[in-house]
Amino acid sequence: MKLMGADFLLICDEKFEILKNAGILFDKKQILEIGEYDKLIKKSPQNTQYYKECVVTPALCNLHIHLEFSQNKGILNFGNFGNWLDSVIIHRETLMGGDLQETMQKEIKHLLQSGVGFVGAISSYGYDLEVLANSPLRVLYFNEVMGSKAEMVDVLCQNALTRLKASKDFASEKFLPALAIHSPYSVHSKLFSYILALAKQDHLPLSIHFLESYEEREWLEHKSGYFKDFFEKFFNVRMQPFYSVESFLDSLKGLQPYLVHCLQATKEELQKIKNLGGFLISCPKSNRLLNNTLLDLKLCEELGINPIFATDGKSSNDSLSLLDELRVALYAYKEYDVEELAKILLLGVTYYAGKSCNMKVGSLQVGYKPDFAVFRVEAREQIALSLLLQARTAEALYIAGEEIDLGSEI
Ligand code: MCF
Ligand code: FE
Repeated sequence: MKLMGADFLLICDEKFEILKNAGILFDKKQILEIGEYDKLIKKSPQNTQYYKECVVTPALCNLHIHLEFSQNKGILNFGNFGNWLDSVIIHRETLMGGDLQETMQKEIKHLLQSGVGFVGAISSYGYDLEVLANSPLRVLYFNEVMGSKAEMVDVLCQNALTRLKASKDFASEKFLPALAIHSPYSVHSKLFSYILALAKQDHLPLSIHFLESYEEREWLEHKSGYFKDFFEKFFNVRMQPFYSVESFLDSLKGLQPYLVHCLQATKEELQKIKNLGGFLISCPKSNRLLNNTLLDLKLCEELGINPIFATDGKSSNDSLSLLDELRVALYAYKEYDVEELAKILLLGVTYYAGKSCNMKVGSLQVGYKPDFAVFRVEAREQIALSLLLQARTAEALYIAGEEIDLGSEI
């Protein structure tokens, strides 16, 4: 049993409760008690640590990253979705070459140093499997499928199954295998049905990039625009969209998927996602860099949708730090009061991210996992805002009740 305390605990519940001079009593499995530090210290006089001038939050949850794209720095084209996707196809091999394993190791270190304890990793190739499974992070490991050629469907289904099995070999309390469908424009309808059946059968979390770009919407709705030439240009095939927006969403009934981006979703479509019990993941910096658009937060609020915030990969970001991500969002959504927005953003990387996967993470409550991030912050009021403005790296990070060695260099 251990006790940790700090000047402020951000509980990260729906009310955004904040406790002052408070402590958390915990073991390796769960949080046992939360309350006044001075009272709790009587229950655990040894094994205590008080973080002065610090704020404790649940370890942050970054539920949409692409670790395999960590080598991108100045290789991919930003500013226009079509130009970006062209550049991904052209430079894929370069991006996956070099010392990818070492780069991913470093990136995991940066994630931990920035206070992230839980990731949703979209794996395009499986190169990130061992490095993630052997890391201290909690991981939802999304084996991603992609492919639109009819003659390839059987091979792709087999491939997906093989990769899922390989990830199941690493399954543990901290590492959960899952599935991802890249997007409606890139997955054949038979492959889609196969993956949906697999996800249902094994009760696996499912993640999908959905309605990210104007180009995707134009293709699904009008069968025209960028994607009309895309398949001929790169894959030498004439294609038609496999789904309408509506039929794609209807197929997801009973699955509660993570739908990532949704920049081009209408109010009715967002309502549909909510009715499905689905979760919306928003990646503001990626959305600015690839699509010059931000999710309409006010519309989400109106519909009672609580977005989860994530960074996406270095393929469309300069950093996987959620603190960087939330800071940018804080400056971008100028229609919100800054402290109110800071709270919404923080809950999107703690409480609502944790709630989506039923893993008892993302909140400082009795019975929740003992995963904490400690940040040095000077503040008396506006604690959420001060945290986002001041914190660059975590002072300490605990995952499964163990303090993680964050090293020194960044
Ligand atoms: O989320 C961003 C933008 N939208 C789609 N895909 C990706 C993103 N970052 C990386 N990707 C990957 C995706 O997983 O890029 C490839 C896939 O492997 C694009 S399709 C050739
Ligand atoms: Fe992504």
